[in-house]
Parts: sequence; C-alpha cells; structure tokens
Amino acid sequence: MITLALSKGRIFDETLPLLAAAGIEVLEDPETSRKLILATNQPGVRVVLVRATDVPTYVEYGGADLGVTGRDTLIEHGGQGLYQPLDLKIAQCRMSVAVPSDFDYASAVRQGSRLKVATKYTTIAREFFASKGVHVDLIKLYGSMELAPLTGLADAIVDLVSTGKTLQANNLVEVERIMDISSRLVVNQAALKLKQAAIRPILDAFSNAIEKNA
Ligand code: PRT
Ligand code: MG
Repeated sequence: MITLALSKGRIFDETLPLLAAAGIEVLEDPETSRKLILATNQPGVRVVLVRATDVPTYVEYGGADLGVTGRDTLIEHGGQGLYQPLDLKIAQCRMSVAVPSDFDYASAVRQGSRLKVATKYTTIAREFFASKGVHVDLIKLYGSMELAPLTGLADAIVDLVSTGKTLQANNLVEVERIMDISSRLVVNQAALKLKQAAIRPILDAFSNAIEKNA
C-alpha cells in the first residue's frame, strides 16, 4: 500500500490533475466527506488528509510514503529525512514583506531601525532580515498575519502573496519579495527504497505531466 499525504484546499485540488496523469483517481471529495483516509481507484494507493504544516512530519516518520507540500512549509520544517525529487509547480505564490501603506519601510531600513515583524514563517524571515543586516524582533503568529500591523502588534509582516488582494483589502503594501514558492513532492527515504516498484511510476507520471504543463 502506498500512502500519499495531502492537505485540503489548493494543494489537494492542484494535485488531482497530476494524480490523474498517473492513472490515480481519488474516490471521495474531501470537502463533503469527513473521512481522513480516502480510497482511490487503485487498491494499492490511498490518500490521507493532514494539516498543510503536518505533511513533512507524516512523510519524515513514515505515516505517509509521499506528500505534497509548499516550499515555505518545507523550509520551516527543515526538510530533514525527506527526499525531494520534484518541484510540482503547483500552488504557486511568493513570500513577501508587507507594511501598512503609510509606513516608510525604506527609511526605517536605511536608518537601521529595529523592526517588529509578525509571521508564521520565522525561519525564512530570520534568514532574510539577517542577510540584509536588518535587526528584527520576530513575533510568531499562526494565521491572519495581516491583522498584526493594523493593531500595532507589528510594523511589518512576512506572508505569502498570490493575487495581492488580501494585502490590498487590509491597506498593506508589498515592499520586498523574499522568494518564489511552489509545492514539492516529498518522499520518505526508506519507502523510496522498499517500495521502488510502486513509487517510481508515480514519480515518472508526475514528472511527465509537469513537463507538459510547462
Ligand atoms: O489554511 P490552513 O491554516 O489550514 O493551512 P495553510 O494555510 O498552511 O494551508 P493552505 O492550504 O492555505 O496553503 C497550503 C500551501 O499553499 C502553502 O503552504 C503555500 O505553499 C501555498 N499557497 C499558494 C498559499 C497561497 N498560495 C496563498 N495565497 N498559501 C496561503 N495563501 C494565503 C496567504 O497566506 C494570504 O493569507 O492567501 C492569502 C493571500 O492571497 P492573495 O491571493 O490575496 O494574495
Ligand atoms: Mg491557509
């Protein structure tokens, strides 16, 4: 049995076409079913639904053989013990710094001010500001980062941006692009050896499908 860990929402939705290319069809809709283990049309393949941030953990410890996870999540997790054979080019966005539209970020940086930065992505934020030589106090949040500068909790946020509509709706502007983000396939290292015969065709089908989309 091959177990694939996915999170509900954009990762599940955007992985479906890749699974289809590998001849795998998920037999239940996670938005309507309450099940956490979903059968597929292939008796040897199942999908487990986990929180996006838990995908690397499931795959690292063998709770799943394969998983799909954002580069953001992977960097924060550390990626240890995971084989990362493919950039699936799905769930694309960017990691950015944003501030209230009336905050002069450029002069704060120029003057060497200490910035209060709220984020879920403390590893990425710490490395980015350290590389720029900007001193920051990081405030760890688990969601709704956009609220932090509006309430005086922070001067800036580090968050994912895709259309930019969320920033705009909250009067925030993007002042730095830290990195481009897409989702990766991650594979448990032991599973890759022990379940080669089942995993290899899935990797090949995904890889061909990505090339076709490019
Ligand atoms: O939502 P939940 O708390 O359950 O978990 P999650 O946020 O970790 O999962 P999910 O499904 O929202 O995100 C999974 C992965 O999708 C992330 O790890 C990213 O790699 C990728 N991804 C791609 C995104 C976005 N685009 C995205 N736009 N993840 C989040 N967003 C959020 C962003 O945080 C911000 O709040 O969408 C908002 C901005 O979108 P725009 O279009 O208004 O700019
Ligand atoms: Mg989310």
